[in-house]
Amino acid sequence: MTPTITAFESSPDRGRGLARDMRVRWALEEVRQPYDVRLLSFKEMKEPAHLSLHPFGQIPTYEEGDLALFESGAIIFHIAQRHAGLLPEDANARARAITWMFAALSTVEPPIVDRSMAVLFDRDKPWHKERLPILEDRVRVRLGELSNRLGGADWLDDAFSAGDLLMVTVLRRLDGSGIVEKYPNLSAYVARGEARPAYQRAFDDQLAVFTGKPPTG
Ligand code: GTB
Repeated sequence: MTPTITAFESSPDRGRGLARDMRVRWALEEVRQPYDVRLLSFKEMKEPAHLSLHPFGQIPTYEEGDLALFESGAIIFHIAQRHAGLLPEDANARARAITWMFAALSTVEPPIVDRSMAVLFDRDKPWHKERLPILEDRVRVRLGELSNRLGGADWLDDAFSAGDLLMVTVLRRLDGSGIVEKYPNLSAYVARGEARPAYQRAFDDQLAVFTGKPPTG
């Protein structure tokens, strides 16, 4: 059964792949699962039809037969459980990859989101100039720790996994800030993720929503 996901009809990032449907698209491309996309306006996201799928009126959601999911992490975990390619077979390696999924979402993503919310929505606040460096320091602390752990490895735990997929999309949220570039191994790690053919197919598909042009590949 072909799953359907939801995404922004008009993404504020203008097709840079920063919204969280990108990670779901990427996961589906990694496992070669075709999918449909239902695009939503900001108004539609807060209407009863969508709220019945997503209690917080957000994207992405995932529908497959009578299963409806929200929360990008849960959706990716579901995809990774159903298909080979995103989580290792070995039980311990699988547990470690799942640990990295949680680390990406609950330890690394929050300070990055706090920073990007401040940049997007709080620029006019009187405390913005003082607060932004504090938020950026918190991001740097996490990135420094992550950089130390990654060292010279290609991926966080041996082979590419759903943990890397989430971590790369989380780090991409700093796109344009110049912060990731201060950690050359993290920059190279993000570039390795972005170079994966599945990532590129997912990126082209979300960009096509913005440009109106069909993906080329
Ligand atoms: N924890 C949830 C998950 O992981 O699925 C968070 C979902 C979420 O925040 N969804 C956002 C949303 O629907 C879109 S991704 N927001 C609308 C709302 O809350 O009303 C966040 C996002 C949006 C835009 C950009 N951008 O333009 O750069 C980047 C990230």
